[in-house]
Amino acid sequence: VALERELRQAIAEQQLALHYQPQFDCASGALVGVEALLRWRHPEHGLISPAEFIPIAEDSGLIVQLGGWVLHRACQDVMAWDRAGAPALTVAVNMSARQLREPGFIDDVMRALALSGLAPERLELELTESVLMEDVAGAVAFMQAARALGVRLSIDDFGTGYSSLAYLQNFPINQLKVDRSFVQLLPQRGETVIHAILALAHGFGLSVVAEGVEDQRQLDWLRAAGCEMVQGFLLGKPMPPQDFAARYLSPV
Ligand code: G
Ligand code: G
Ligand code: MN
Ligand code: NA
Repeated sequence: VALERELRQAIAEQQLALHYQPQFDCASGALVGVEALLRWRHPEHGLISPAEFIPIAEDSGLIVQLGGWVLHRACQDVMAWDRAGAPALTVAVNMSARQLREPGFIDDVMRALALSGLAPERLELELTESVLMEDVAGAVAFMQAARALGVRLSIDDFGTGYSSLAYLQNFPINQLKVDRSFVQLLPQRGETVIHAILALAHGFGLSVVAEGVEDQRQLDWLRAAGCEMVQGFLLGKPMPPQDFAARYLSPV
């Protein structure tokens, strides 16, 4: 309860920040997008991980406000990079189950796109398998509404939840993100699972992002296996927007 009160205050006092992790095209090595990752700069405790406060935000319903802030901020940051001469990057935002159930959420997505001017196909919403399974019918309705706007959908942490192949067939998604627990086994282990995920995804016309790439051999393996995109500490850690711009966007 104390943390909930502090979180309300954090939203009001702008202690929240988004960090951005770059995503690269595997074949060309080009920077193609970013994932937005929420951070709380607590005045006493320093940087707090979303893994710690997202569950509290979900239980209290604060996630709706918090998630809305993330969405708007992310769209605006990527458009600011556009204006600074950056290539047209995609921006991925993580979603909570609670946000999908919020009736006004899809309108907020529309608003974030309209206010920022971001093209819908450059926004990716990341949903985990557990988010999808919590309320399958509701999730499908949300996904159809999002796709109707032109927004792209990814399944995050793929392979770690209860992935039902029947659902996969019926979900209107664009992309799978292979969980880093598989990627980190490469190249000695993990190949069978990742080959299977790639075959499954490509069979359904989906692209694949490998997360958690930490060494060159993992990257080489993924490129050879036909994985479309990569993300991980080898290529770039999550960083504040000004660091991202300084590192990746050449001055105009
Ligand atoms: O960046 P880090 O490893 O600390 O992220 C921890 C977890 O928090 C990850 O599972 C990530 O998906 C989640 N997360 C990060 N930012 C957000 C956000 O804006 N909304 C939601 N719902 N989850 C987030
Ligand atoms: O659940 P999700 O995939 O959204 O979580 C993203 C989290 O993974 C972020 O907190 C980010 O800091 C972390 N992450 C990103 N790349 C790597 C990596 O190469 N290794 C490890 N261990 N964590 C990573
Ligand atoms: Mn994610
Ligand atoms: Na993940």
